[in-house]
Amino acid sequence: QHPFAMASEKDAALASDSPTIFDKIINKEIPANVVYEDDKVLAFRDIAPQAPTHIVLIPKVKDGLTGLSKAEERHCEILGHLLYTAKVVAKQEGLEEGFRVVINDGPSGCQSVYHIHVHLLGGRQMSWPPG
Ligand code: D5M
Repeated sequence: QHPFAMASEKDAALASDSPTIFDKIINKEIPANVVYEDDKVLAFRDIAPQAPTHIVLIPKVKDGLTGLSKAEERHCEILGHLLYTAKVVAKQEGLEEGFRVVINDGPSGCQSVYHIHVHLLGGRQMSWPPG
């Protein structure tokens, strides 16, 4: 084995910015239930919803943002746009009583897809602390 071979697939994804399932959604190679789209952001219903409304918002261009922990100053605009779009979609979904946004990061944060994404959850009473 090459001395610089990655220890696991997840390490490889983290380090090399390799494509994920979300690239396939962006490229329309697999279907998604898209609820909002503009030139920079795509929002679609989560395949394993944890609330009556559960939407995932992603940047169309990853630009190294496998997760929030990889954010650089150049990402400030897209990060702000993702958060603002979460609010726009929350309104579109009729979540007047409130909602939650979540960004899972890394193994301890329960991240499973290494293309940054914001979860928008609503339609039920949330609890605190989260699991
Ligand atoms: O969240 C990754 C989320 O992405 C998780 O809630 C499932 C969702 N997911 C994974 N594949 C799909 C497809 N194909 N369509 C819709 N939603 C999907 P994380 O924070 O990384 O755990």
